[in-house]
Amino acid sequence: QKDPHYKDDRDTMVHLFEWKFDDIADECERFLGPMGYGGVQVSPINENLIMRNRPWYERYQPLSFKINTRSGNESSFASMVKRCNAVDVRIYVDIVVNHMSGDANPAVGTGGSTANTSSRSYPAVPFSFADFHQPVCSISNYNNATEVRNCELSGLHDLDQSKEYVRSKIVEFINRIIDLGVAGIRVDAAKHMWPQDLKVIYSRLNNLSVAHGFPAKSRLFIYQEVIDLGGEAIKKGEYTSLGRVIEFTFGIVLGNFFRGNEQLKFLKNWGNGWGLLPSEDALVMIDNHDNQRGHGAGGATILTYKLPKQYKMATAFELAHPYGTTRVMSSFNFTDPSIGPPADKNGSILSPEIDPKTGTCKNGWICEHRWHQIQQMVVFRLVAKNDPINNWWDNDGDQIAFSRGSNAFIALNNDDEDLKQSLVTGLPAGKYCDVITGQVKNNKCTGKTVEVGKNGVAFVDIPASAEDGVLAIHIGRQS
Ligand code: AAO
Repeated sequence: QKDPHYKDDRDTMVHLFEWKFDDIADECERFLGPMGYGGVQVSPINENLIMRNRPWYERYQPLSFKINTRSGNESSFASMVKRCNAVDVRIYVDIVVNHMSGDANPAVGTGGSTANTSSRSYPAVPFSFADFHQPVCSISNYNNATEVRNCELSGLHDLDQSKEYVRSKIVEFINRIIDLGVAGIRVDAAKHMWPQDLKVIYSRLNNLSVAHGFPAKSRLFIYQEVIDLGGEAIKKGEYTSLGRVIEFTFGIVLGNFFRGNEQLKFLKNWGNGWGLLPSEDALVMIDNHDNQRGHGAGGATILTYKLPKQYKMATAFELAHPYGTTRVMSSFNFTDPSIGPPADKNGSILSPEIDPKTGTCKNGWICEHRWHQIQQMVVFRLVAKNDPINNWWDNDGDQIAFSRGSNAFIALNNDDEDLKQSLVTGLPAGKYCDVITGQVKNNKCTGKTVEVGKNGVAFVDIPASAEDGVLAIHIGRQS
């Protein structure tokens, strides 16, 4: 349950936050497949409460388990999973089963279902009063594990997963999407559910679909949202026997580093031993859909697309470093943290428009996953394979470099001074194209060329004023 089931040696998933299913399928075929991405996390797929002004977070207020949201219906979902699997890109679904909606009157869903929220009546499932935790209470004290798991998170009506009937409805829903060909799930608010209940639910899930190309007896990839920055009753380690856990400390600490608050030299032993989970238990990111806009945990150190140089550097480090299973965020532009995705006046989500010249997105979609530097680091990660970090170098300050075995080499400069240094790259001799400043076109490098000598040494030059502060070379990109 900790294996993302990436095809061949692919790696890294992208969260296409709020994208429509048809657009995701197109993106798998025209970009993610060819570029080597391993998978996509899609926003919650089951019917949600329609809220005034359509904030993005209405999708975290389920009204039923029908696949029907602003992203599409069950048939467009099924078609997307098929089309993405066909180009070796896996689909992961964000599952919201800790709770149903909060109070709303009237409560009408994206699939036309209605509910009487105050009496906890959700006829489209159906769920009724007895399926929810009682007595009704709200979470205020994170030092009390029972309160965190049995009371309501922000007024969201809290399902009781110890009830057989509730379990059966959740299992039915997840099995339905397994049979449609998904490879995994993000378990929203896993911290707010008891590990023993999740264990029972997970144990009742089908194997992955052989008909959709998964090897026999493959188990669903499970990664759970358990925010644990220390100092609360619930520990991330309580969930690691069940699947992976999203390691929130990762992006918080790296954000602090790349904002210039800590010297990069201290990243030498990054990974286990930093209060982080063991690598094989962790799913990591620089930011997510919550903490990029001040929801959830992370606060001021989180880096987002709004600080592009630092964001690209932190993402480059994430993808160059062997720790964890990596996820890249793909956002829409916002100033108001509640605002939903780009939509027309009827509330229908707009498809991202792609600039044919630059390959970047327009009309409100940021598409970090298409930024040249990030997309190239995804390739770097799959070339690096499982090779260890070798040839670590630092200037005793904010300039660092390392190789991944003899496949790939990266240098980062977060200093006020230029980085100009002969460094051991670990790579075979040759001329390499720096994939950050350019690419190989017609056998020519459009960016910086780096010459590695017979001894594996190359002269590395990253001015303090450079647009990106990163240089990355790897085998397969000689010029
Ligand atoms: C909306 C409205 C609410 C309204 C509600 C019901 O905003 O005002 O009451 O509807 O009508 C999303 C939005 C919510 C939204 C909800 C439903 O973020 O604003 O509520 O949809 O529409 C906790 C949970 C975590 C959760 C996170 C947001 O543990 O599971 O809050 N994330 C997921 C999703 C998220 C979604 C939901 C869950 C609900 O990713 O998008 O909500 O499905 C501490 C705890 C954390 C806790 C945070 C925030 O963090 O540790 O567990 O996260 O507080 O409450 C330091 C500490 C750190 C602490 C942090 C913040 O950093 O070290 O531990 O401070 O205090």
